[in-house]
Amino acid sequence: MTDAHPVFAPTAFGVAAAGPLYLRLKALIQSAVHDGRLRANDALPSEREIASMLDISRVTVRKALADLVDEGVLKQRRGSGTFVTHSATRVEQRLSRLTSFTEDMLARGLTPSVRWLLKQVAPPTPEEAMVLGLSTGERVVRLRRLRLANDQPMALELAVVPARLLPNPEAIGSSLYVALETAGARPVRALQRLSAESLSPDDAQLLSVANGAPALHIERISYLRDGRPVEFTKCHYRGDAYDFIVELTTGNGE
Ligand code: 16G
Repeated sequence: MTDAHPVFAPTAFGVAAAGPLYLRLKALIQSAVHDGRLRANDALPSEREIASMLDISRVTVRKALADLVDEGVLKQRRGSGTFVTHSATRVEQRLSRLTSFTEDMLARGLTPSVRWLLKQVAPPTPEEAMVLGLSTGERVVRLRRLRLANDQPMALELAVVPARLLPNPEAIGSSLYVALETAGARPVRALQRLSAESLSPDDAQLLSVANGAPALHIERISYLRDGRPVEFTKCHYRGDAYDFIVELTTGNGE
């Protein structure tokens, strides 16, 4: 009999007692990674030990571990076992503040970074022209970026800004809001629309999650004090990395 393990305890395994065994084992490991009981580079017990601790077959354990390796949660090193790839960085985001990604991550003690996928000045699409209230012939700055926190991909963003507000797109550094602030055009108000989606294979790969993984699709339209639109942004946030928090009040001013 193998010693009790904090993650692979038969009692924990029995809680969500529905569904195929290998999926239940996957869920057990995923939740341990999410809540920090398993951290980056932690070694898992061997296949044989897990099977014995949970009283399931080695084939079941192998299938669950293989899936998690495919999904990038675990990695296997020949001869030395199975390890956790990275700890999940999960962020709580209040929905009532108009802040930037850079500010949000710094406020949580995480280091933001950017991988640029596109930075161009181009004619707007009809949708962009309408949302941004552009005159005929006006151009937009289009920025597509992978946003990371502590080197872990968190969100994919496409931000579109009227080119007249950012005359020098080359000077845009890692923060769009810093560039807008410098240009005297930082937004003061925004409308956001959130919906659930499953990621396309390309987007899933960029975000280092499995094909079809759940994500949050967020559109933000931001405005200057005088009501002119500044930004039309479409974001795909990793579903396993964000909790969006909304504060509700009764609205009677008390
Ligand atoms: C956030 C905003 C995005 C904005 C960006 C600016 C959401 C859903 N989106 O990601 O609209 O463009 O921050 O961040 O919150 P930056 O100044 O770090 O580039």
